[in-house]
Amino acid sequence: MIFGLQFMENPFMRRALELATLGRGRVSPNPMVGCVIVHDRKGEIDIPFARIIGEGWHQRYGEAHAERNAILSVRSQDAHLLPESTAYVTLEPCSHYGKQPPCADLLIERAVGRVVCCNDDPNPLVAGQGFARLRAAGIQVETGVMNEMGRQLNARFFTFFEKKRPYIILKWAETSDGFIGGEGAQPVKISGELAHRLVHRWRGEEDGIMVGTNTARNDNPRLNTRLWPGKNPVRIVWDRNLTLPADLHVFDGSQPTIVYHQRLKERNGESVVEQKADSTLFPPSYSIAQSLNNTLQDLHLQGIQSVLVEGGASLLQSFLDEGVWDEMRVFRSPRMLGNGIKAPIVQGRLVSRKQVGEDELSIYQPN
Ligand code: AOF
Ligand code: ZN
Repeated sequence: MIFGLQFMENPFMRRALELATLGRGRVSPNPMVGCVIVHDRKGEIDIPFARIIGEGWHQRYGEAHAERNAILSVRSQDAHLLPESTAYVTLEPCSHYGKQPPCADLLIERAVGRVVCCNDDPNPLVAGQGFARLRAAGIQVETGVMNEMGRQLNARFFTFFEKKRPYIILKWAETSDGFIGGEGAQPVKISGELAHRLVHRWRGEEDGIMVGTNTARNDNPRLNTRLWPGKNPVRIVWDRNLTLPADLHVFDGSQPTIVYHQRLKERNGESVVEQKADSTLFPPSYSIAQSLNNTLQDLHLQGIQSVLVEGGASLLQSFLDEGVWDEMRVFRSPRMLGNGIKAPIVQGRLVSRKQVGEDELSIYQPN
């Protein structure tokens, strides 16, 4: 067998991974999953004769899973080939009734010959039971194929279940002389238009977006995706002493908003934002580190799998100090400020660098 080895590139799995990405921004909190069904003559992979007879991906939260869409795409004249076919699925087929019935049962019902996956599903509702069910029905199962690529694709989903906190992306823009903001309370423009638009695209890709008190007050951001088609993330505002004025954009009620604070009294006896937007109180005795950890725990409880942290400097620094971050995206602008608020010190391993309009974008991951 040439292509089934764990570390080798498998063209069908590569295709399944590619299909999975088509769900980006539309399936969260579910993982992105792709599936390719290959008629490969009883699992003996023989590329010249292998033929893709079905493809599918998880397109939208709450809707059909990848395996079901792939099975549905098989033409009726090919349906009899399923027992001689392999389903390449990027994630272990599910075994539970959620918004959708179990994919493992569907694969069994259609008597698919073999199932090959990248990763086991870390969701405790599945966690190995999908594979167990397939094996019990006599289906050959192989997992760990292109494992790393599968984990990268759903880094948010895996971080959420394995670390019991959201996947954290720290984002900021700094001037070429290392400042993230000016000296006064007035916001200063650092990155350019293209970077601005890209950030809106990123906002639509994450469940939550977080800012600290000073950024909410001084920049008065809307934290939505108005420059790019995409869903708005849940706004998360850290307002330790509940000092933020109620007329800020973040409190306009246009988007679900969560406020974390440490003050016992409610502002004017009323909750800060209606909707889902509650203020969650942490005891005033808590240190920043404890509050941050509690915030992350609470976000986990609320099912938020990823958070884009957009500043300011002290909130970003708290994440860095606590070592809780998964990605860092830094724009470097050609502008100079001369003085102001120093940008956090970059840590980690550079994974990519490219030009975005007039700014240079560098992406880092922890060492
Ligand atoms: C699969 N194929 O395409 C996806 C899976 O509420 P539900 O029914 O949509 O189930 C969501 C869970 O199912 C999700 O947390 C993850 O464990 C699994 N996702 N499984 O077999 C898919 N998207
Ligand atoms: Zn499923």
